[in-house]
This record gives sequence, C-alpha cells and structure tokens, in this order.
Amino acid sequence: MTPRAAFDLVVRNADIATAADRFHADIGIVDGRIVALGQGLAAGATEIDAAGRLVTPGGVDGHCHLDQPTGDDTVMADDFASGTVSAACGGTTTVIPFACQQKGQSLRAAVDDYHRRAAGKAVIDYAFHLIVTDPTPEVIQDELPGLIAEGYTSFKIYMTYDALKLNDRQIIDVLATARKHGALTMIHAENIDCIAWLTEALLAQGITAPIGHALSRPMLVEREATHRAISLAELVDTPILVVHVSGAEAIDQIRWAQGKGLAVYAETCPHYLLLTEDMLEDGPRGYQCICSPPPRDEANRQAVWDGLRNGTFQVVSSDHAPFTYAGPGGKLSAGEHPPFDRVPNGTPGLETRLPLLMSEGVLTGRIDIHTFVALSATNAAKLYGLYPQKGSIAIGGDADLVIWDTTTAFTLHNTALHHNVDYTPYEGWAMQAWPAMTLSRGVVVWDGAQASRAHGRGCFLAALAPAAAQPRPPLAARVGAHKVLSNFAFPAAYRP
Ligand code: DUC
Ligand code: ZN
Ligand code: ZN
Repeated sequence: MTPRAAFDLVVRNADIATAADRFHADIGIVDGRIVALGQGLAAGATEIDAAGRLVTPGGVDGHCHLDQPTGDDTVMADDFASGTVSAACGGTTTVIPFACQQKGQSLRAAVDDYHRRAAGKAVIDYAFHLIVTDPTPEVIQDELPGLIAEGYTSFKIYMTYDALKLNDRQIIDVLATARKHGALTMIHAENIDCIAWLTEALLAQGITAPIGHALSRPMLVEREATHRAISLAELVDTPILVVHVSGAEAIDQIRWAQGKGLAVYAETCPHYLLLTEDMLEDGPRGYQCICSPPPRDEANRQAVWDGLRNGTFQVVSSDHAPFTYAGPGGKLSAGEHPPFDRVPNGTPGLETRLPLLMSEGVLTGRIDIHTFVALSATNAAKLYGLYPQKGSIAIGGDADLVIWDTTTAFTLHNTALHHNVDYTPYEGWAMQAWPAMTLSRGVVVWDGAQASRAHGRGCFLAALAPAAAQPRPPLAARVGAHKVLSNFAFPAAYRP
C-alpha cells in the first residue's frame, strides 16, 4: 500500500510575501488550509513548483457589486458566477459584495434574497456587507443586532442617491447601532443636495455630456460629506471606513481625523489611482468612466498614490460596478446619448484590481510588496472580520494564494477578461503582472489559461466582529462623550 502523502498539496519554493514578512518556503496544505511553512517539506499528493515566483495571499475585495438589484431599469452584468470567476482570474479569492435593502424592505428580506442570488454560483468564498437604506425602528432595534450576531458585521450607508441616502439623524442612529453591537460602518460620502443643485444648473445650460458628471460632483462635494461623516462618527464614538476616496481634499479630512486619534479608515480604488477626468470625453469611454465619485485631475490622482504610501488608506478595493456599455440595462439604457445624470454609475474592475496595483504600484516602486498585500488582502480581511482565515499566508489560514508572473509584459484587452462587461476602462493598458495561478482553499481556480467553473464551491463566510469596531478606552480628550454613551456596552474596565 502506498503511504499517504503528508499533505494534499505542497506549493514548493515559494517566494512568499505577506503584509509583514518575506521568506522562501514550501507551503503544505491539508483540507484547504495551510498546515506547514518550511523548507524541504515532505511530499504532497499534488505538488506545484513555484520556483522563481512571488506568492502572495489571495486578494480580498472588500467592495464590489454583484447581481445587486438597482431598483430601476439598469441591471448589473455580473452575478456570483461570472463575478467570482473574473475575480479568481485576477487573483482575488474572497469577495464582499452588498446585500442592499430597498426602501420599505426588511433588511432580513434583502439578505435572504442575496443568499438566493449567490447560491450555487460562486467559485471563491464570499461574505456580505449590508446596505442600510431604511433604518426603521425595527431595523435599528431588531434586524441589525440580529444580523450582526449572525456574521453580517459591516454595512454601507450612503449620503447621496435618492433611493439610498440617509439623513444625518438616520446616519447617527445607524452609527450608534454599529457602536453598540461592534460592527463597522462604510460610508459613501458625497453631498446629495450640492449634486442636485449643480446637476440642475448644468442641464439648464445644456451640459449633458459625460464631463457634466464630474462637474456636478466636484471635490468639495466629497470633502464636505467626508468631514460630516467623520464628525458624526466622532460624536457617536465609533469607527467608520470612508469608501472610494477620490482625491486630496477628502484625504485631508481623513488625515486630520486620523491625526486626532479617531478610528477613521479609508478605501480607494484603482480608478482613482489611474484614471483622470479628461477620460470623461463625449464618447464611449466617457460613459464607461462615469463613476462616483468621478475620476479627478492629475494632482488628485497623485495625492491618492501618496495616500497609499503614507498610510492614510488601509484598503484598495475594486468597487466593481458592472454595467455594460451597450447591453440591456447598461450605460446607454436611457438612450444612445443619455444625459450624464441618466447613466448608471460605476466601472468594472474585479479582475484587474490586483494586477494593476502590482504593475503600477509595486513594479514601478510606488509601493512596496508588503503595502501591496496589506492594501489588497490583509487589511480588508481584518477590517471586515475575516482574519486570520483570510488575508495572509499563515499556518491555520485558508490556502488562498496567488502565484505571480511579474516578468511578462503585455497589453490588456477586455477580450481577455472574464467578466460580463463589454469594456474595461484599462483597454490597451501596458502591464507586467498577472496571476500565473490562483488557489482558493488549496484548489486551483485559475491556472493562467483556464478558469474554474466549479460554481457552488465558494462558501459563504460569516464574518467575525471586526477588531476595529470593538470598544476602546476613551481618548483622553474625549471622556465627556464617553460619559454620555456609557451605557453602550463598554467593558467595565474602561467605563468612565
Ligand atoms: N458607489 C459605489 O459604491 N459603487 C458604484 C457607484 C457608487 O456611487
Ligand atoms: Zn458608493
Ligand atoms: Zn460601490
């Protein structure tokens, strides 16, 4: 009888980079988990030779939209099948899309509906954020606490869009619930009234082309809302994560808050690192690049890179919002040349997120490899309660790995991507990094040529309470606020 191999799989000779360390080792995997890291490990039933290759943790995309009901006649082109295949081909092994409450709907119904949409489709693992659009007393008192306890420990709220936005009082109520139950709130920070006023004025002047989208949402609109979100979070004394931050003035607000010691986290996306508003031309690319906040100018683009380097940002997510350009329910669903305010907001980017950040960030020397891993995987796993199962290469963690090819130069074309969107904003981009292989729990889901079609193998992940959202001792300067909130489940040791 042949003796049983010590490991199901050994990835040999890996040049491993985590958020903290760099070392050469073999990775021993049993039942989808890493059980050994060392040199000269015993044989595996299967072996992959990673000699000469950089190996990083599989990406955790903490902000992407898949099969999310939009509430109007637009429709997302990617569901959990195409979206997770696309993610895997680009090195992402965990996605966290959004179960979005429609106004008038119970949050629980939104979650149940979203589980039905995911069932049997995902090829990689997934958790859900909630989107809270209707914080009724039932939602605040019953549904949110129950759902948080079940593993939906982060939620997004909006300060814009009529169908989604909360007013300041509603934001405070949601933040207070997050504080009480140890959840993390993500905030889309743009001032809806400023946008509405500017949109009306632009349309009245006949400005309908895509650039009108950027003109209707200048940096000030984001800066004001970012500051207000920070102030409301400070009032309630709870952490927030400001999503898709696009430029300097919002970054300044976040750095100011972080400098005061407030728990304010920030996310940006490849499109704010790589695209600028001059791409909002009057043609297909202009419509394709309409997203919110809009791409900004060159100085802001540089400021976002600076924010990655100086630690302002913890997370780079795709904000994959998959609307086709020409297909049904896509960018042109309101006509051949729709006014900018009738174009669904968002760009695709699940598959290109890691390769772009590796190519444009690490290979150019703008960020080091550890910052890359932190921004693309580890920090999102920590902030959203999935660490240490996800987000690192460590004993006991899931064997979610990317084996990189960082030496082959190529030109990106949408035809090579696996999403259901008919364009990429990075068409024709010169790149030099792509996963040679992606493993999800020790299973090859992308081998450099073929994607796994094992739909349904991806598992739902009930998230833990994020460490960042656990009660902290009060800042010395803010004991007063803690007195007001002292009944909010503070541990006795810290009660003022
Ligand atoms: N906000 C998002 O988070 N995604 C797409 C569009 C938007 O406004
Ligand atoms: Zn948003
Ligand atoms: Zn989004």
